[in-house]
Amino acid sequence: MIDLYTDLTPNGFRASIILEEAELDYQTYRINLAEGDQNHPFFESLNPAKAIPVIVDHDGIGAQKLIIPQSGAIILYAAEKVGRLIPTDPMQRLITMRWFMQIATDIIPVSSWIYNHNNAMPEKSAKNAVWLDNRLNNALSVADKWLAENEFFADDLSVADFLLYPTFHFRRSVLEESKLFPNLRRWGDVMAKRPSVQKGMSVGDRVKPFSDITDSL
Ligand SMILES: N[C@@H](CCC(=O)N[C@@H](CS)C(=O)NCC(=O)O)C(=O)O
Repeated sequence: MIDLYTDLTPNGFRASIILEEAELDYQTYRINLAEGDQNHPFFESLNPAKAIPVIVDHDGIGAQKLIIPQSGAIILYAAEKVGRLIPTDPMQRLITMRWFMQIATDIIPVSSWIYNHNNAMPEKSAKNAVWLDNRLNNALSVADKWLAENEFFADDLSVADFLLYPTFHFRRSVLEESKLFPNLRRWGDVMAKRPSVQKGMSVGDRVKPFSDITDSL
């Protein structure tokens, strides 16, 4: 059994979606970031960075209990645990890892900066907003060109697709309005229809309160 500690954010959904896609047995506790659950000493003992998502696999490598923060690491761990979603063919594996890194380092951070600029940073700047939007569009246009020739990021569905999907989901309405990136939107529609994606995105309906853990400490 895996315990997932998460909230309803793109990074959190990356974890719930991959656990669904890998068909791993898990239960979910909500770390309500707005209420500060991430600062509780128990959660800090799981992730000193005080950030979701975190999984605790009670039956990890060699049957050990493993604590794994970082949505990207959780995706790779779940895929390796079930032996799917990371191609074994060396060329396809390389392509998968190239896109995994491109999404992790070019697309997701800029998307987060845009969110933080609009909602969290102490000062907003119209010029910075345009700069960030251009930077994200540039990164997405590279993905869009690739998806014009390929159904998924590798020759079949892989960890790279699951890494990107929640970021795409939260940008979907803006992309649809702008009519930009038709190939990315076609890919997003295919992803959105997967039962694992739908179940992972609706994890909020099945979360247990964090107090179930903290009350028993
Ligand atoms: N690179 C990390 C980022 C994790 C992260 O920043 N999580 C945010 C929510 S999406 C968080 O927990 N922030 C803590 C806070 O808001 O106090 C990952 O992919 O898991």
